[in-house]
Amino acid sequence: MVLEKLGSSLQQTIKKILRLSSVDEAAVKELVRDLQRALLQADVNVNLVLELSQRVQSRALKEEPPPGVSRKEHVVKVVYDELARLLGEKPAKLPVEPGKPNVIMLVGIQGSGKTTTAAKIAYFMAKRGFKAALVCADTYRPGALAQLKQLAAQARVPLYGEEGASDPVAIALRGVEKFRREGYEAIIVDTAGRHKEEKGLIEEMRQIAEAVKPDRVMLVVDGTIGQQAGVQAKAFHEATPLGAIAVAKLDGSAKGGGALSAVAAVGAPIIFIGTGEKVEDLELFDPVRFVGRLLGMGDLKGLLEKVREAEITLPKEKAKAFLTGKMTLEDLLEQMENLRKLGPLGKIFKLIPGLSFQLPEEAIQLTEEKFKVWKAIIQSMTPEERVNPKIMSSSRIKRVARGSGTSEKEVRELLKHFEAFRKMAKSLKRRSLPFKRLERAMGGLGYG
Ligand SMILES: Nc1nc2c(ncn2[C@@H]2O[C@H](COP(=O)(O)OP(=O)(O)O)[C@@H](O)[C@H]2O)c(=O)[nH]1
Ligand SMILES: [Mg+2]
Repeated sequence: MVLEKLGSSLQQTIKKILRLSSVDEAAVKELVRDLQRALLQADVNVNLVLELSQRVQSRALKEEPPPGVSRKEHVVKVVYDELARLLGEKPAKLPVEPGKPNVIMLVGIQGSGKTTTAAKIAYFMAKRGFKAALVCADTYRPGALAQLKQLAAQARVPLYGEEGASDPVAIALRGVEKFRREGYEAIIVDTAGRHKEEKGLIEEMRQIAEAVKPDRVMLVVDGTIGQQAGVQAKAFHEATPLGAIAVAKLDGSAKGGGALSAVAAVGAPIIFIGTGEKVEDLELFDPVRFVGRLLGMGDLKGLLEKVREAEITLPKEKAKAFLTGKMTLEDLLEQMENLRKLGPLGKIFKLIPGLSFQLPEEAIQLTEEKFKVWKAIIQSMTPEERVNPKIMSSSRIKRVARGSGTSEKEVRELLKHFEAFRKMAKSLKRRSLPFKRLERAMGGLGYG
């Protein structure tokens, strides 16, 4: 996993907050201290850490959570927001437009990961249907061409290189022109970068760039150097403000968080992140998704659902009615309100041990609109009809549809789903699943 260490300490921090029954000022302050510790350990710049903690603290304490969102939930969202902000917010765009030759020239100091990243980008583009090719303009390092040859074979893309040549500018130009002529859309140029400091590197970059006129110059920085990656990115960004950045070696590096945040702070767009040695270990950089993953949850939706799951409670009698099939449409309405806050029904039922049954897809994916429609229908029914929906004849259905401003089809659909719920509940009993265990399972869901 990317940034394993940072991820696990951030997850601990979030879990700690989620375990609290309520979030007060002391809890927020402790959260902020935990965040600071986690970020500083990942080599994130002290000033960035201070800025982030101040924002988290003041937002968590001062902002009023929106209706339906608890303070705890809100605090988690604030952390999520601010971490994404630290890494740049906007998702990267593909650096290649279809149907035209896009030349991407990679630069960066030796060992940063250029050659590997060049092959990864070619593979990435080829996999997305672009005609991709590689050009080797590293004439300095012995074995550079052989290395790229091997990687190009793994990526299954053509490579242009010249054995024993000495003029990188001329080779780059010949390679790029050949692939341009042949209609390639993603032409990735690998360069040498034997310079130890940025000045010399940028000078060589200028010469090759002048010759091949790349659409993008992409700096490859080594994520394991932490904050120092920001220094390289800054020099580069000042020289070519349109340039893009790839951060390599983010797998298993404790300092990757520092590298990413430092590069993001420079304002240079991070397009790719490298997460391993193989050609497929490359991702388009999307800060929001990335932070979601760091926090150990798929995305913000998942995160909020989780918090809600932990918070919802349902009275015991209702849970019992639900489990024994002794429920009315009125109960259904009420439970729908509760269940809705838990997220997709299917997910909840999966949590109950020993249980698998089929609910109609629409009942599982209860959307906001559907919920409103069903609510209107149930409210248009008489108390008798709600308790005993079996009496719903076509004339009753017609009346309810008209009264609720819905269609007869929708009324029938609701009745069908209700029946499915009841059957499901009954099947629980038939299978004589230990009721206590079920209750416990429901209790664990906050049905206590
Ligand atoms: N773990 C890991 N290793 C990488 C990654 N990118 C490159 N490397 C390794 O870093 C070393 C230097 O990479 P190379 O592409 O030759 O760097 P260059 O000198 O800039 O061309 C090689 O051993 C690569 O396998 C990455 O994302 N993850
Ligand atoms: Mg190289």
